[in-house]
Amino acid sequence: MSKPDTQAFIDAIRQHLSYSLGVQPAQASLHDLFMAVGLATRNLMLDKLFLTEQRYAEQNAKRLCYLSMEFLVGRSLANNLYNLGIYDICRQAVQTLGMDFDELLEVELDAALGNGGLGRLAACFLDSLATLDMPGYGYGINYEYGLFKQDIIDGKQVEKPDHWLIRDTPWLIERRDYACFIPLYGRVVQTRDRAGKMLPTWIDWKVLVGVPHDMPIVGYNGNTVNYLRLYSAMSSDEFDMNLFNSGDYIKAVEQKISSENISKVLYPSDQVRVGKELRLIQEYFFVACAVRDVIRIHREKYQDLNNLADKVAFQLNDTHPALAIAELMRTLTDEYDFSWKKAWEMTVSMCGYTNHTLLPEALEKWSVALLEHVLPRHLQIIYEINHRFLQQVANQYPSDIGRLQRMSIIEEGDDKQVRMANLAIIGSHSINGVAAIHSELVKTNLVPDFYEFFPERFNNKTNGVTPRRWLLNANPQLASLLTETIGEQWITDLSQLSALEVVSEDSAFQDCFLRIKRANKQRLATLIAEEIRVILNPDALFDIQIKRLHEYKRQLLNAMHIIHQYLSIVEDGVMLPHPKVYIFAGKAAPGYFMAKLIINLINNIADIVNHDPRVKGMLSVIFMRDYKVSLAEKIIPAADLSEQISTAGMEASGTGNMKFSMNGALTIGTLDGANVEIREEVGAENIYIFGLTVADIEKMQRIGTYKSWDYYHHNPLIRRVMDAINSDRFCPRESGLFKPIFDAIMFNDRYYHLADLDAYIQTQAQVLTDFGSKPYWAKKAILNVARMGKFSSDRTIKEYAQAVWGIETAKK
Ligand code: GL7
Repeated sequence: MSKPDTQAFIDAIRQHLSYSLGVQPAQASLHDLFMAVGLATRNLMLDKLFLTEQRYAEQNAKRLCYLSMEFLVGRSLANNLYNLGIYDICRQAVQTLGMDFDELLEVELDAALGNGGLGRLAACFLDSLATLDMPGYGYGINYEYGLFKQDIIDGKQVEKPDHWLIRDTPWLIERRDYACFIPLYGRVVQTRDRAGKMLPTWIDWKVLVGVPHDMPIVGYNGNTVNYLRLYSAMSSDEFDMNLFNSGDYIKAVEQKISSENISKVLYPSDQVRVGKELRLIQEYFFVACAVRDVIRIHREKYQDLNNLADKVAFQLNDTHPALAIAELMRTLTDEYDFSWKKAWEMTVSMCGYTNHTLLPEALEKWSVALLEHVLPRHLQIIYEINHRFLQQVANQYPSDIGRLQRMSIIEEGDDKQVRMANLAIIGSHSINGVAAIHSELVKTNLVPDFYEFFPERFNNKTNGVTPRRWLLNANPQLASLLTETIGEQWITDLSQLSALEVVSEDSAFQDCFLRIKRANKQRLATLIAEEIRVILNPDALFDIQIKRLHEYKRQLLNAMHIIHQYLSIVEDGVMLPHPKVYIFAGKAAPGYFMAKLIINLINNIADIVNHDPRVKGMLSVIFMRDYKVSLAEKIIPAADLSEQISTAGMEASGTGNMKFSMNGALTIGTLDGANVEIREEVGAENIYIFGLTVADIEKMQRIGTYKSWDYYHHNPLIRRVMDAINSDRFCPRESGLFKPIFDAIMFNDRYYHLADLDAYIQTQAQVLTDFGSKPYWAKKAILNVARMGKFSSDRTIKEYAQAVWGIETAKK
């Protein structure tokens, strides 16, 4: 189907209202209308999806399966309309039907099937794969409850369930015909095959049913539509078992377990191990479904599996899907009779592993006892993989026991553990970090033994973000200005933005650019006035930190600076050269005490500052509740300053940093993650870098010189900030509330807040001075946009496709 005209789209909406949803147009609610518009849009996508599948089949294309526990998609309607090229047609159609289009877009619930950057990266990758016409599919879990909704009550985070599927969504298509059986529990016995050979046989297992739900993913220009395949777990008694004519049927019915819990809820922990049986089963469940799905598709086309590794690549988004390695080995050897050697060769050549964090508390380990209970055959296979691998290591390094212990998949001890990173590294032909500095640290600090053993496997793939969602869609006015100025090529080739360099000092262009920024700030200010009842001055400097709450991300450092600024106004009579607005948003893991207390502190600072007449018009502090993708899309275009202030060496990459620069914010940040490469691209004069480097911190750790008390005693400004936190100044009604923050900083500051605070204060002062000169600031901001070409996820995907996956563009 080609592009519809407005009338055809109106007709399609009416058809869906009446005949798909069964409502009379006059009685349709806004949600009904959203569904009808979504279904009309989806039909266009499905036509393209069928053509895409046909094209891939004709070309015998190799396919990528991106295995991820998280896909933080957010809303889809506007994005799909833009990518199909029918945004304006749809707007007109909806208006003709008497509805407000912007209101309609706001009806859509975010698909919050992820925690933060790792999940959002997966969603950006799917957009780029489809835009590049590449056969790349997401595989994940169809969580019934996404990331919790965040309320703020008395300054404190309160979590509420996000039952996002309670309302119908137009984007998911259930495919019961592709459902699969997933065994778990049970035990392994030795049986004899017909030739008399002893074989391990997994028996007495229970069974889960995995039902796929496909979310079509349309690329920009609408040529290619791939899909994200999300599995729901059903218990076998809910499921129509007659759909299966396999010999396993009776066994499956007998051994059914209640399984609907498996896909019930996303674990809300970001970068911490949970170690719960349910989480382990989730990780296994979706990779087992993915492996079955891939094998089903492959056998339909090629009958056998001999060329599987030429036709399929798996990317493991962190170690969460690392059981895919054991599941592939089990399937190939136990079910399809491949030799261990051949199966291993295939597995390693199919799998790639991306590491997303160095934080020790995030590195996954599973207790051997738990694995043995849930997946006895997989544990055997993991032991076999380990045994063969350690033999190779021992050959190369005779009697180096320490090395064997470090490289073993099994961590010895009272409660033996399976180290998932070791499994992922041993079972993958490619291991990458997500920014240059991070990939180096993976090699030198995280797993140096593995780097020495497999140097050729290690590489870097600096993250990127899709410019369709984060610029075209989120900042339509700036996007129009760019297109008017340099043509529309930038949308699919972000390096074209460099053509803006020549107008960075052009005062007419600067004026347009600043006018758009102001309009975006005004829009955000209006939203904040409605929601928080605080009036903001759109000419103030908007300084923004939005991301998950984590001590290493140092929202607390930002808060310390605000306290400093506030006290210097009210106690020292200092005047700011320019009014300032601080905006925060972000969720804390429900069990993360310190992160929640920091949210509380920020909210209390906001309450006091915003009600203090002495700083009125000069200083405002805002904490926006319930941070999510759709909120980020509103906040980012309104930023003047982007806060990327993690302790050096701790933020693997960051991707928010890229979104802000792309939208013309300047960055204040440390030399961490992708900030390093952003500085390389935009030039040191167009970014505010401060603080300790990784080398500084390593040195301080080696000689143990960081003592918070020294900074406290030697710098009266720092002391004043810390004393304010320790006193009841920001918690007059809850005495002592923030004392744990004071204690954490003074007695065990793992994140070097006080070592960086002075430099941060100085750099913030420089920012404020620079902001006063409009042309000076505008030039820097424009150059940030102009030099963001590298940070398109299209570039990242091309690098993975070429160097890791071996997939190609499959154009018409
Ligand atoms: C993360 C990193 O913390 C973040 O820096 C990176 O940009 C992102 C995507 O690669 O991955 N690692 C991680 O576990 N989470 C991240 O956001 C949750």
